[in-house]
Amino acid sequence: MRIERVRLYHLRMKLQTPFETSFGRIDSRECVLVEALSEGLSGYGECPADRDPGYSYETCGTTWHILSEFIMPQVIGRDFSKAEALQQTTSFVRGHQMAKAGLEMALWDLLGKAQRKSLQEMLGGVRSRVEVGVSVGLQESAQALVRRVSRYVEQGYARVKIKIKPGRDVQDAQAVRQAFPGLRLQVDANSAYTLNGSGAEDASRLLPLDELGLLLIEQPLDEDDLWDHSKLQKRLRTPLCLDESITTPRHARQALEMGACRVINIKAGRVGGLSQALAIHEICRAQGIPVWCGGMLETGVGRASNLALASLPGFTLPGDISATDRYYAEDITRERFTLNGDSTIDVPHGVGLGVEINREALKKVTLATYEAV
Ligand code: OSB
Ligand code: MG
Repeated sequence: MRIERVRLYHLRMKLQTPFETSFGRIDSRECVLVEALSEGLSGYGECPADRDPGYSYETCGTTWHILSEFIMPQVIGRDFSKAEALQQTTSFVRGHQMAKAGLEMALWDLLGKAQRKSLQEMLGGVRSRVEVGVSVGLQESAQALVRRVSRYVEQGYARVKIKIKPGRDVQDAQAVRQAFPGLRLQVDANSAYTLNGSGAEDASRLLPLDELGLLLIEQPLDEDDLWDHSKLQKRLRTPLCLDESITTPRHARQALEMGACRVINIKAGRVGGLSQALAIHEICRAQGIPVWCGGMLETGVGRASNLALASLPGFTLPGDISATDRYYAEDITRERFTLNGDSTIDVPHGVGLGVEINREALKKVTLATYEAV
C-alpha cells in the first residue's frame, strides 16, 4: 500500500487518578497518535512517550520532531506490503524507538484493515484472552497503598505491581504482602537505585525484598547499567526484570547472556515497534525466559496493540494492561476494555487493531495536529 499521507495528533488525557513513579507524578498523560492514510483507509498507532523525559529521553516533542522532520518525508509516497519494512526505512534514525514504533503500529493497523486480518493473527497470537494485572503508583503512605491495592483486588486484579523509590520500598512492599499473603505481587523502581550508591539509593537496601515472594523486581538500576544488574541479580533469588534497559533485540540477548535479568518486560514502544517486540519474544522463548507485556498508560489504540502482543505464546506472566476505567473516564476509541472475572482481558479480533476511533472524543483531547502529504 502506498502511504498517501500521515497525520500526527498531540494528545493530553486526564487520568482517573494521578500516577506517581520514582521519576515523577502526572495528573494527565500525553502522547502522539499517528494516522497513516492509504486507499481510503486509516491506520492508527500510538507513540507512548510522555510530555517529560523521565522514563526515557523520548518525549512528545522529540517524537513529533523525529517523525515530522525525518521519518514522514521518507515514508510518504512509499509502498509498504509489510509493516516490518519500516525498520529498514527508518534505520537512518538512531534510537527514537517510540517515534518509530508509533508509525509501525499505524502500518500494522492499516495493512490489517486492507488484508482483513486482526493484529493478533498477523503477529501469531494464540490466546483469545490474556492475563493482566494493575500497576499501582506511589501513594501517600503504606496504609494508603494497602487501601488502593485492596480496591484493585476487589475489582478482580489477581496480580499487582507497586512502584517503589528510595525510602519507599521495602516497607511499602512488606505492608502489601502482609495484607495480601497470596497475591501475585511485583515491584518496579524505574531505575531509581545504584549499586554501591550512597544512602537510600544503594540497591543493597532492596535485598530484604527477597523474603517477600515477589514475582520479580523490575528495573532497579539505570537503563544503561546492564553490568551492575548482573551483579545485583547474583545476590537475589527473586528474578530481576528489565524494562528501560531493553531497547533492542541485541540488548535483550546481551542482558540474558550476562545474567542481568531472568525476565523481560516487552513494550513495543520502547523497542522500536511490534516487529522488534516479536524478535525479543523469539529470543526469550528459545531460552525459556518468561516475558510479559508492559504498559505506558496507553489509550485504547495502544491497549489494543498490547493485548494482541500479549497473546503470543511466550507471554507467560500477566501484563500491565488494565481495564480502560482504571485509566480514563473517556477514551479515544469506541471500545472500552473490561476485566473478566478471572483477571483477564479479551484480545480484540476485529481487523487491524480492532478498534474504532471516536472522532469527537479525539478532538476534545487534541492539543495540536500536523499533516504531511
Ligand atoms: O515502568 O512500567 C513502567 C507507566 C508509564 C511509564 C512507565 C511505566 C508505567 C507503568 C504503567 O507502570 C503500566 C500501565 O500502563 O498500566
Ligand atoms: Mg517499568
